[in-house]
Amino acid sequence: MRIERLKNEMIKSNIDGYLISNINNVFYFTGFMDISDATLSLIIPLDGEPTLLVPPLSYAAAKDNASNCLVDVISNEEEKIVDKLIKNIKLNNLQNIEFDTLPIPMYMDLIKKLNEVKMTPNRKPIWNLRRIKDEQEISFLRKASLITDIGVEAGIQAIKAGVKEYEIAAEAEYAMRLHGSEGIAFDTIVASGPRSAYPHGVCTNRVINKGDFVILDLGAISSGYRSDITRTVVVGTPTQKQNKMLELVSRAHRKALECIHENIIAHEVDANAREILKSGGYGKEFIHGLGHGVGLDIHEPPTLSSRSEDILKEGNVVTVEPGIYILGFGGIRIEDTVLVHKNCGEQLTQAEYYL
Ligand SMILES: [Mn+2]
Repeated sequence: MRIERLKNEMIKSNIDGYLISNINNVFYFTGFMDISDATLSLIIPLDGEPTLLVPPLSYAAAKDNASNCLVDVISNEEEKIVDKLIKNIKLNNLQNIEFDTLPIPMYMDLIKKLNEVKMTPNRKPIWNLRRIKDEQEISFLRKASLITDIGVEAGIQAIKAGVKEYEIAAEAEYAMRLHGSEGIAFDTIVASGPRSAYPHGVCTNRVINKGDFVILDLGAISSGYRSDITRTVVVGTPTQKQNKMLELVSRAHRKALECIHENIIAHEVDANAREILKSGGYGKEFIHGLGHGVGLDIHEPPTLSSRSEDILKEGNVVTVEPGIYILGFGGIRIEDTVLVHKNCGEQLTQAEYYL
């Protein structure tokens, strides 16, 4: 059980309580999803029962859906979550607490009122668990990836000269919703023409022109789990330069996928892809890391970048997303979500490449 495994991590770091306010972390341990961070708190004493503190409007849903914990409600509008937390911390006689995240005013309030209790931010114990996905999580990630494939394909079908970027995003998101996505994993990126040189180009009312690169980067959510894909197409016939860029990024993407396996150091995977872009003359134009972990959050450990010392493990799910960005001209990126196995990486997103 996840709470037991967190308690083992707590024993290792010699603390007697862990306080969780991040909604995805609360969901990971209790199965209860709410709408925003820090309106609820899950306090886990090393010895004793975990308690989820929720505001009145979340109480019925939490009672019905939260597992592995007691559910307590902040009884009226005057009572602050901080006061309820302090009561619980004193009740359990906690002295040395770590937490995942807290708004600064709430943290200041806590340390002022609990001056004898040590409060330290440390997300490591939770990431140590969350970065290795279990069978159930993998099945949710597969489902999210399947829906993501449908979304990117619907988006690509909508791309033609005369159409606006947000219309393409609308088609892609509509298809994902229809196939059961709980929402979008992050703001859909449709970046066309010179705007495709912005890696996080969101989407605007720009009208697509013939000859444009169009980057489509999106993801679905299934049972809380996210997926992430990017495809780049050229509207009409690509020029020689566009073709060269597409071919290079495609090779870098394939090379990175092929070298993924358990125990490889993340910076090595990044280097494999980067080397191909460098040798093709576009090393400087690959301006970000190769990829990131994905799960309940769209960006989570492990990180694939030139500085990352993360060691890939079976059950990690990461993106592989090399790109080339030329300001004033345009950019491209190809991305898939990948499950790490002992001897290989398995692509969870599998949409066509349209190259
Ligand atoms: Mn990504």
